[in-house]
Amino acid sequence: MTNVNELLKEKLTAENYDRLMAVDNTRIHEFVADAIELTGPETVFVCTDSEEDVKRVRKMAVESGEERPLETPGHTYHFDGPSDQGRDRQATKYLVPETETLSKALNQMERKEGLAEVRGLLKDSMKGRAMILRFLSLGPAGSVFSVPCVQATDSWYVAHNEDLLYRTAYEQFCKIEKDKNVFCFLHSAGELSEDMISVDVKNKRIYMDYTRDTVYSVNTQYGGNTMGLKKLALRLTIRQADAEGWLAEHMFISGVYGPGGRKTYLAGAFPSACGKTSTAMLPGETILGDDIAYFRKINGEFRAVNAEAGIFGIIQNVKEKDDPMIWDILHNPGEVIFGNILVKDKKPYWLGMGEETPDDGVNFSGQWHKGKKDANEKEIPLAHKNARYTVTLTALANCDPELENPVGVPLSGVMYGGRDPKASVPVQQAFDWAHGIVSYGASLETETTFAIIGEEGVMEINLMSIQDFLAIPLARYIRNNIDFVQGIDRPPLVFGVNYFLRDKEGKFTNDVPDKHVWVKWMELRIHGDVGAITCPTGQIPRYEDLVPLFKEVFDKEYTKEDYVKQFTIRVPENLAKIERVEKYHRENVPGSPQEVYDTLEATQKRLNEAREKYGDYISPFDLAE
Ligand code: SPV
Ligand code: MN
Repeated sequence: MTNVNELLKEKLTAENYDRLMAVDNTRIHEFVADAIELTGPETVFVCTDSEEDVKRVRKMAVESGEERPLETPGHTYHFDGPSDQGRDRQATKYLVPETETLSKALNQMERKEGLAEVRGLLKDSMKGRAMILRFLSLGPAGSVFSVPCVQATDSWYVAHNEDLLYRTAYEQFCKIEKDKNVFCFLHSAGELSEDMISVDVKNKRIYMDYTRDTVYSVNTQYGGNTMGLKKLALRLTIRQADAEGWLAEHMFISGVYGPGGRKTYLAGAFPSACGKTSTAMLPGETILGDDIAYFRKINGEFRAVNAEAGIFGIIQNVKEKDDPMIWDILHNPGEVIFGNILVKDKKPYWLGMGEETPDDGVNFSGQWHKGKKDANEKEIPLAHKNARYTVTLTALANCDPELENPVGVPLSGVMYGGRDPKASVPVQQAFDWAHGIVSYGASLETETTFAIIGEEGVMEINLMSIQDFLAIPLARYIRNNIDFVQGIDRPPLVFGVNYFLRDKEGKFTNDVPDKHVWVKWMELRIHGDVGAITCPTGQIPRYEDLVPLFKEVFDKEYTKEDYVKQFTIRVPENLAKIERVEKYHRENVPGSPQEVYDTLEATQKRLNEAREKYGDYISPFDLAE
């Protein structure tokens, strides 16, 4: 590369050059100079934290045509192309140097080859466009948790989305040390259609050069593939956390109220589209985060922050009745970006909104009418199932006041949940931390969903629901989790949840809102206010403790029949699951901790003993005696 400083001086206007130079960091200057030389933008906009700059991003997102205004002031919508509606596992790869190996469960390629390929696709990709540079922080800015990130993109939509989702941190960057490492993200939407949609999707690439903490993304617009600070950064953060002794998790955090108004913080990991955001947004409780959490030990306490400051949420099934808070935000003036919904007469519509929807309009497929088919003769729904909304957390009336606390909140409970139609009870508590990490986290088996491009409804193991983002050996990640609580006086309790258990007829055993009762039960368990029934897979609620909770939360009578249906221990299904989990670890997790095998074996033994005594299907009332 030519001299970094000379290049920056030549390509940036005096004002933008001064702004960039105020961030006195060698790595950043080198990254920006390289990005400019590679992608050849016409202009470079160095975005500060000023209101004026942020307004410019918002305005340009509309002027460029990447977003269009809706009727409600502050609301806009954006479309991604038909093959760009979710995270793309095939196109996402770790670039691994010849001398290293990564778990074979991870999609990867040789680093030099990958760099040549992705940089080839990025060559001159910003010709005639503006490059937007954003300085942002994961975790509260200026705290022990903060991870500084630089985003370079030619998409005003990506820059705008990140504005709602992350903390602007130009001010902090102006105080950065010269040799401090930062995460760098380079994105180009690539060639665009008249409608401002990436056209070259077959050349979509999201390549992680973890050796340089740099991620390249090209020929894609979908948020999960383009916003550096979302899942691209998570992959790098997990490596940093591993090196520094903390944890980066795919988890929500929320404050749950107990008797006397006490508030207890809980976090939870769920694969995409398995109930994470809805658990984070339970009415009457507070939300601190819905997707990515960082955990650190501070003075012997388990402390947590939200890496993000906004929500990129699934809009499907958001209904006035079930989700009043988010519904309000989606229907009142304020900043909202809708993605991949249906638009008619400047109004947004989505699947499962509980209201009448029009028979035509515009959606991700272009002009749409009911019955429209795609190239494979498959009917195109009115909106994509993975359609999303972006809002800041502070727009929510129940946003937790500790969102920006530099030392986070004390965490008392952690839950793991997937889509398990057959085996796991709706809620159970682990015997201890390690038991929970192994039995509910490292054993998480789930049906695939629409949030990832590919077939839906296929059972797969998704370790702690973070497997897609693990850039360190899987065994090491499990070990880090098991060991993390060493030196913590009161580790969080661990719970396993399953909102998707079905009966013999294939019907769900629970109503959607029931999760609220499970979370209230956890809160009581944390404080020792209720007992539990010991069963082979964990500790389950007693009927008499759930009755008042159903009454309190929903004013509903909770029947013994429902309880038995939901909490019957299904021995054959649990044994079969353990077999699959064990096989998975033997084949895909070389060096998986011995605790994993020991714990699975002990559960197997307890299940077999219980079967001898009670049979294949064990009523919780039998175990309560
Ligand atoms: C998820 O799919 O887990 C999300 C959305 O949170 S994204 O990762 O951005 O696709
Ligand atoms: Mn997520």
